[in-house]
Amino acid sequence: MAGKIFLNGKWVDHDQAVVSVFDHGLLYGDGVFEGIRSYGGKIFRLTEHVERLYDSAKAIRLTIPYDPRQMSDHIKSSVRTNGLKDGYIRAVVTRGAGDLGLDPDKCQTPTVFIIADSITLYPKQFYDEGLSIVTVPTRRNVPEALNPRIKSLNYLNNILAKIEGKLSGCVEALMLTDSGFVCECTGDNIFCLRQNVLLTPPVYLGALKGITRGVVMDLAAARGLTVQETPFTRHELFTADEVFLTGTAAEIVPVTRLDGRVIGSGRPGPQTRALTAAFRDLVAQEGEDAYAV
Ligand code: PXG
Repeated sequence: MAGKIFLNGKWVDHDQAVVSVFDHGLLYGDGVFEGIRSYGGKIFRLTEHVERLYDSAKAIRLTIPYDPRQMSDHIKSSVRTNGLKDGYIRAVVTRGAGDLGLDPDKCQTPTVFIIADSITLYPKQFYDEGLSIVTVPTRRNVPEALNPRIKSLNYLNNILAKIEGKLSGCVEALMLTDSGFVCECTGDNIFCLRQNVLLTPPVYLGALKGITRGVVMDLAAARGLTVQETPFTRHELFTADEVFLTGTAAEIVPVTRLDGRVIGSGRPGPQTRALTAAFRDLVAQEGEDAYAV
């Protein structure tokens, strides 16, 4: 594909965009990232994504060699340079090249790259009919070991769950906490609705503090729903009126089956559809214009 990648301050072609085999991002998953969307050339919640990137970096004692403003400008430039309107942006900061040992202090310079590409949309069928998902055996990382609030390059926990989900024929998989509460899916947060009460697991259980999650909580409250961040079990999902997932890539996707149980009517519910419509309106209005320079 044509287009340019931002790599350590330079714009390089796709096939020239390479990092060292000694990069600790590769050797140890030692780094952080963000996945961001642009809609019509406007980057949705850019400031929040950049803030989360810096929070993740701070939590692992990684100093990003730009200030947040500069990083935001590089992200906008990536969209512009690649002539994107609707796009997906991946911003990555690794510990950089070091030696064959864990010691992060051996890594002199962080590696920073930004990929801006066209978005691969999920099949329309997911949204029209809802997903069928399963609960997988792999539990979400315990926050005391590796806090899922850090959006780190170490995604094996999620990938193992994804593999297990796919083995059951599902594109997403439900992950529980070590004590069996509903946590999140491999790349999406989860919500369940019953009689105008919308529940989502609190992030202290070990879920990512999703930016789409936050947006949907606000939209739901504005629609008069009672929104609660509270621990719950699979039972609440089995007996919900509606269940849906949120994420930058997926946006809002209905779930109509979990572990062989039909959820609600078995069709995407009215609140899920209304929230999706409100979300679409919002992303079309809001966002930092990558082309306004
Ligand atoms: N939980 C996890 C574990 C995630 O990785 C979300 C929730 C949703 O968060 P946002 O801020 O996006 O609303 C994510 C992020 C992909 C892909 O290709 C998905 C994510 C990240 C990277 C890639 O599907 N989801």
